[in-house]
Amino acid sequence: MKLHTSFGMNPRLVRMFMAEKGIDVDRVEVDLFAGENRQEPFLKKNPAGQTPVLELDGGSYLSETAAICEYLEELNPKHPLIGATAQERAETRMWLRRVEINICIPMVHAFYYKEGYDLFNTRVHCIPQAADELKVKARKGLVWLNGLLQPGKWICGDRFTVADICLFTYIDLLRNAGQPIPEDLDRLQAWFDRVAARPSADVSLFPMQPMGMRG
Ligand SMILES: N[C@@H](CCC(=O)N[C@@H](CS)C(=O)NCC(=O)O)C(=O)O
Repeated sequence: MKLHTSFGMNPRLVRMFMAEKGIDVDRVEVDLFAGENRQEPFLKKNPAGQTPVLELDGGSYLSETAAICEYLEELNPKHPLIGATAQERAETRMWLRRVEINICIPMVHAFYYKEGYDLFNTRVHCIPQAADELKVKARKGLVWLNGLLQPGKWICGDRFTVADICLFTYIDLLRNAGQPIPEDLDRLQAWFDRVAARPSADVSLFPMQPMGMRG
């Protein structure tokens, strides 16, 4: 297996997931700034033109972070990050969807439309006038989650899961790009600090530079 990776939250998510599980695979760095991911031959690997992509030994390719993580978990069920039982898996997927839909997607779209506009406007349909409202929407998602997080626990309670990794990677990148963690969300900040302290979150493992910024 080989991971086609780059800077950015989704590649980091997969690499954190692998680090938590002790999985190591060869990596190929893709140059997002140069748009390598938006041209052939990369588009043959992932027609959506995005990283990460997992190249399988048989020569086929998997993309979409959640699908890659599911695949890796099935091959490596030890130290589950999705779940050891049907109920655990369903609960993790439920939280992953909530976190993605209510927080991560509005956060990243706000970024595309504002701080990342210069890089992304030729790649995705950007709606600059929506950026500030999307930040408000994401913030409301964070406030909601802050009210549900229990001290010392993870998003799925006692289990550290891919939902924690996902939210962490988005917040960690975008907090330095116009979406800081709101000061009054103490439980969220404590949760964030606990994820950041895990060896799998070590930034020296990942290229972290935020993408082309403005405003
Ligand atoms: N839905 C995709 C999103 C992947 C994605 O947004 N990748 C970003 C890096 S974090 C990317 O390739 N951006 C460059 C581009 O869109 O040109 C997934 O879950 O893997």
